[in-house]
Amino acid sequence: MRCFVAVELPAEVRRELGDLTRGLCRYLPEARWVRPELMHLTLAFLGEVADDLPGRLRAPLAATGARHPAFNARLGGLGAFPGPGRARVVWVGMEAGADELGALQKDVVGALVPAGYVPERRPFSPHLTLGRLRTPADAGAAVRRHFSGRGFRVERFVLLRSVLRPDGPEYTELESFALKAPAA
Ligand code: 2AM
Repeated sequence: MRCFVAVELPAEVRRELGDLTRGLCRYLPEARWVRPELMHLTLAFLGEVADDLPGRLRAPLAATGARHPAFNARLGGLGAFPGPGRARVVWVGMEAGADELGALQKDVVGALVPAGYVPERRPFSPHLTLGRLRTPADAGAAVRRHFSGRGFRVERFVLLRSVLRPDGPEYTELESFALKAPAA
């Protein structure tokens, strides 16, 4: 099965991102925008894995979650990979919580490596993919738009299964891992 580890977003945040992508449509009419209900912050993409892997990851990922306190986050600032002039991916970055997410991502990768995960060589760049372009396009005008989202709390991360269907991916939660509750 095809799996990845991600942080999910509250419904209100996904709703405002839906409003955002509707506004970006006119700048990039050829982009395929991610449906708001599927939007997430990817921590690690595992790709195709054996059916027993999720079970084997349960304990190490639970231990990872227990080491990281829950934190406040806010999405904001638009950008494009590999760059605005020849965009393939249009994303929103993090105005708050990027350091905490980066620390969590590093530890998640550390938990996945003993199970055979090969880490990406490029540094982790906290972002949420809003849209994708089959043919690179100039996203300069789109990413110059101002966006600052509402704050939310990250209290857990999830292991998701992705099934690719003709009308887009379908994600199913396999496991959920709580972050450490703040000291009372
Ligand atoms: P992205 O948000 O940076 O595009 C599920 O497919 C998630 O895994 C996507 O959101 C995507 O992150 C991430 N991902 C990372 N590498 C991938 C790959 N090689 N193929 C598909 N998805 C990948």
